[in-house]
Amino acid sequence: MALTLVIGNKTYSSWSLRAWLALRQTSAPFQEIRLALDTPEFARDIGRWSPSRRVPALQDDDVLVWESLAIGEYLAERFPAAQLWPADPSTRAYGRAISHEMHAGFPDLRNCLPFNARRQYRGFTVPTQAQADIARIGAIWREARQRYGAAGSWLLGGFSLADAMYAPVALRFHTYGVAVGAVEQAYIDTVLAHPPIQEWLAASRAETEVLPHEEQFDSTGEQVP
Ligand SMILES: N[C@@H](CCC(=O)N[C@@H](CS)C(=O)NCC(=O)O)C(=O)O
Repeated sequence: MALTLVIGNKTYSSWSLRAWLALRQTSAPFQEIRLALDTPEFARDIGRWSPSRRVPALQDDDVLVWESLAIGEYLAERFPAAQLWPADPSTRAYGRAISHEMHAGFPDLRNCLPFNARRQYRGFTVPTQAQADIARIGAIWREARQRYGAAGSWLLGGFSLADAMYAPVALRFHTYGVAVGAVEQAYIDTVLAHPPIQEWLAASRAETEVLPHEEQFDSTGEQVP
């Protein structure tokens, strides 16, 4: 098989999910190699696939791509029929801008609300530090849906790389019960109903590894001492 995607734990690796969603959207068959994070196996094998020693990484015959957004861009070129970017240049430019903003930013959200596809906390209080990131993400989703959303239920209408980038954020909001407006909630619902997302969540629930530094809260959302 020509395509191999190397990913981390489905529970913890939001960057892996981004590349995996983009690849699933192409409908191309691929081999999935899961290297569990923070294990001796990861340390032993990752260098074979990824010069940055991070997941995700995509091997397509003799082409190796790492970095989730670069993988998405590669797939958009390799599989044009998948329409991972919209045809209209200005919509595409907007989609790229918000995707890069996601890829390069929101460190407070990432630090304070670690990705955890297996959990759903009740009563979690969003730290003040993360509130500006959450507000900016809400503004992006509302603007994208207002400008481009008429053609479908994704950020730019049809599913695009922008959704591959923001779907893990929607899952984070779901995990932590972040209070959002109606437009943002509708987008979260779209993400949750996406069959590949359901598949990813089911696979996450079947995983057995527990990374303590990613499990900072008890079931009520209280910080574990
Ligand atoms: N900017 C990278 C981030 C990749 C990344 O941080 N991956 C994490 C897992 S989500 C990783 O491989 N961590 C392993 C390590 O740091 O040892 C991307 O977009 O792909």
